[in-house]
Amino acid sequence: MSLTNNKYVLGWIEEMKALVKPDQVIWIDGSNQQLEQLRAEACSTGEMEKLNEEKLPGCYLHRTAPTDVARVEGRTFICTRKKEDAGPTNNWMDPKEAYETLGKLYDGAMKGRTMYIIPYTMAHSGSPFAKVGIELTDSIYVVLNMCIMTRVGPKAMEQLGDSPDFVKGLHAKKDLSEKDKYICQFPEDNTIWSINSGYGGNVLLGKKCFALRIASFQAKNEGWMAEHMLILGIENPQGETKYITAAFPSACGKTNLAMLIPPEIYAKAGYKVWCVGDDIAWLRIGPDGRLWAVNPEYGFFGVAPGTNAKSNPNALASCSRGTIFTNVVHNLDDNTVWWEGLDKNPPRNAINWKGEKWDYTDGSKGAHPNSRFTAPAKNCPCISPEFDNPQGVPISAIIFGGRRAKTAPLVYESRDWAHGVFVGSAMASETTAAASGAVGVVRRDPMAMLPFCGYNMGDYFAHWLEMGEKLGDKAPRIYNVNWFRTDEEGHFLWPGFGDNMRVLMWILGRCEGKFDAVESPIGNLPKVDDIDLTGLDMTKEDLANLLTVDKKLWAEDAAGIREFYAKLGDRLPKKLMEELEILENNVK
Ligand code: GTP
Ligand code: SPV
Ligand code: MN
Repeated sequence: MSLTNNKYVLGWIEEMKALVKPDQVIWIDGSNQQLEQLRAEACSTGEMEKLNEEKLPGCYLHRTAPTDVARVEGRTFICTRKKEDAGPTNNWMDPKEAYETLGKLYDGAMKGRTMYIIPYTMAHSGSPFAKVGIELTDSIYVVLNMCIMTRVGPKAMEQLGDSPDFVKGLHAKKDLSEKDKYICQFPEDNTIWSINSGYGGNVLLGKKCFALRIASFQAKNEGWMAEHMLILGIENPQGETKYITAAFPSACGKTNLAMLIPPEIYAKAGYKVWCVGDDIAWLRIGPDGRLWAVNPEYGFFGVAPGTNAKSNPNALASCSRGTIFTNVVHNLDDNTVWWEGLDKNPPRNAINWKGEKWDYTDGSKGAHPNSRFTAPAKNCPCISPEFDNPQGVPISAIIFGGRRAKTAPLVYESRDWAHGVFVGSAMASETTAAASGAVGVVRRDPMAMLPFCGYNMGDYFAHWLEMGEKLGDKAPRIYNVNWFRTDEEGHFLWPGFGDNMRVLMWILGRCEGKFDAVESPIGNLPKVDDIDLTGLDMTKEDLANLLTVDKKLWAEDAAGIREFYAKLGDRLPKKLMEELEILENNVK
């Protein structure tokens, strides 16, 4: 049974069928009856395990292959006709070569298997933001995750009508060969081909591949923005809500900030925090000339380790039902799950993420550092009432941030939009387990988009500057934060998590003209008295220490920025080079 008569869709599916040669084809309508059947099938083959129905209703556990646990940036390609259009920060392959190479790998890849057709929208169908995608996959795990993470079903095909404008995604798990693993984006063809992986961002094609890599390219051409950002709302005691977006690199705190619990001083006063999104924001200029954002996703694909009742109770509640856990510990005593940092009681009778009998006493980690939960957004106790608003929410401030043990202060404000774009373009962060490769190495990660920008990074910066020109005096203010500054022993100096709201309150206060700021070589800093420390075990000197700007460190950073900019050559907007020169002068 097909969910559409659209000849472009049907023609493409026939072509892909002829290539991968599945035994059968099933359209996913997203109905619970269909998904129940697929869950049962996945459990019968061992692909998933059903967890304790009383303690974790509707929850399942999945383990990927131990070599397939994170995004593979080295195997991810942007396939544009001209190499310069992918730019120096992306791996590039000629589209013809990519189709040929992958075509051979896909040939017959679904023999003996079922091909599932997943029609979905990113953003609410009917919304001015909405875009349609179809993913073909031979993995039930992918189907079930996509049904949590995106809006799947017949509505997507209604939204498409007879238009050819949809993103064509093909995924085959094949044999997980590492040398033949490819995640290829073809932005000029609205196409994604992924083969030989079964993990998260490599295979849930609506997420990073579409909503960031393909969408960033569409956004540049159509005059909007696709960003690696959370969206949250802060409601004041008078019932007015202001919205903020924040771009942090993978595993640097987006999910945590998006659902933070206000510290007592704010909770008692009647402030509330609402989560609109935790990973991706699509932004466009609204009829009122302001910047509006939607979360194009429908669920959270969150980092499990470190999530606990204290750090992020809302995330914990979100993954208490209808959730798929990937690569966490299986507690055999009560058929539940566990991960490092959940609580102080690791199970003794358990299976680790590799599927081995595990006993924490040997000192090894039970859950993979990049283990994840896939949870419906509507499970979140603080999900915003505007989550389903097809118009999105108006943005007051944009925040950039990363993991910097030293250089970056707790928070600073850019002088204007262009300086803010410079601040975003100059972001750097220590690498995390969200991508395969070394962890803890500082690398430049502009706007947290290094692995996700689907075109030339220089053109991307130019697009940011252009958006600012269009927004004019309605542009959100731009900030930079760093929750991860450490002392000599490597201890975090800032409590982080819910207490990050103290910094957000300074940011909103600045947007409302409530606070003055202190000019510094890198931008505007808060006055120590303007960040509320009530209830914290922290002195004003401690805070002052978090706000210092060490010129020597910043001169080193400026050199790193210059080196990075040099790679972009003449695609780097002049305006940003001018901003760099200002910084260099200021920190001399
Ligand atoms: P992706 O889903 O990969 O894009 O990650 P994310 O940006 O949503 O990161 P997430 O919120 O899942 O946090 C990742 C890790 O950072 C977790 O281990 C958190 O415990 C830790 N973390 C988050 N916020 C803070 C903070 O304010 N301070 C400190 N010290 N750690 C934090
Ligand atoms: C990230 O790595 O930024 C994630 C997880 O959000 S993944 O979906 O694997 O990209
Ligand atoms: Mn992410």
